[in-house]
Amino acid sequence: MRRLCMTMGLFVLVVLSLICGVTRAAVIVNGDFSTPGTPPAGWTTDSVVGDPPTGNGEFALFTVTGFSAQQLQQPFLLLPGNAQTLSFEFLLSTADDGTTGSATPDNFQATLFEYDAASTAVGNSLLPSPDPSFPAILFPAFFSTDNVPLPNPKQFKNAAVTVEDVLTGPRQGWKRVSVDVSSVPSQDVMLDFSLFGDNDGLTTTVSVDNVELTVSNLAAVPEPGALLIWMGTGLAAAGFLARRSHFVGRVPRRTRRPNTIRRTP
Ligand SMILES: [Ca+2]
Ligand SMILES: [Ca+2]
Repeated sequence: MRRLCMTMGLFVLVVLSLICGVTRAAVIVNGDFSTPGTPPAGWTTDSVVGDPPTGNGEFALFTVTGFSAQQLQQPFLLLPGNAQTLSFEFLLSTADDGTTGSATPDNFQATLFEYDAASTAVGNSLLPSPDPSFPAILFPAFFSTDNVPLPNPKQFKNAAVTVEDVLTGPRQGWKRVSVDVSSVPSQDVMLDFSLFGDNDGLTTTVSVDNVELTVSNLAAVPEPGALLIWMGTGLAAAGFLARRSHFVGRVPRRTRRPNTIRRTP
């Protein structure tokens, strides 16, 4: 079913692009989380990483108390030769959990990984990490800690990421994150949202909504043959390389060591 939806989405994208030049690509399934579920329909959770967030029909709600993690991910295809922006909206909030822990602050992160549709293996991060001293292949392009130090979450992002505050309306307090992914070559990718929690005395919740891929100035409309090739690739269900949950970024299981965990700065 997902394969059919993504195929139809790609076709609609190409047609709409011919008509108007700019469109929000339908390659991301249920990006508005209008279809509920745990995890929300169209999204998956790697049980090695954590538990699925809840989709209430409006947004995805992540919650972590103590040492725990929640995660959503979805594979899709980046198209060739276009200006493309990946965006989403989120609201992070924390509350005292009644303990006095001093562990690593909870952190929410968004990462775009390489993805092999045939083997369903997830590879390295495709975008630079916010800090040059972090290994780019392991760390997310964007992440936000909880409200330590109070009152505001601390955010980290690379140069391709912009963050806008929603200042008015019912979504006041939310943030809209946009990432220019034009520099990433056309390929299958895996979008990953993860919230990692630790015993820092706070319970953290993150709402996520309106995950979109916006495509403008479609430079090259594929030949029918090429379109069929696209349809035949990158449409598989999600699969994952195992990774441990409790630090910023991901480390393939084969390289993991207990005392090489990097902490949130
Ligand atoms: Ca929504
Ligand atoms: Ca916590």
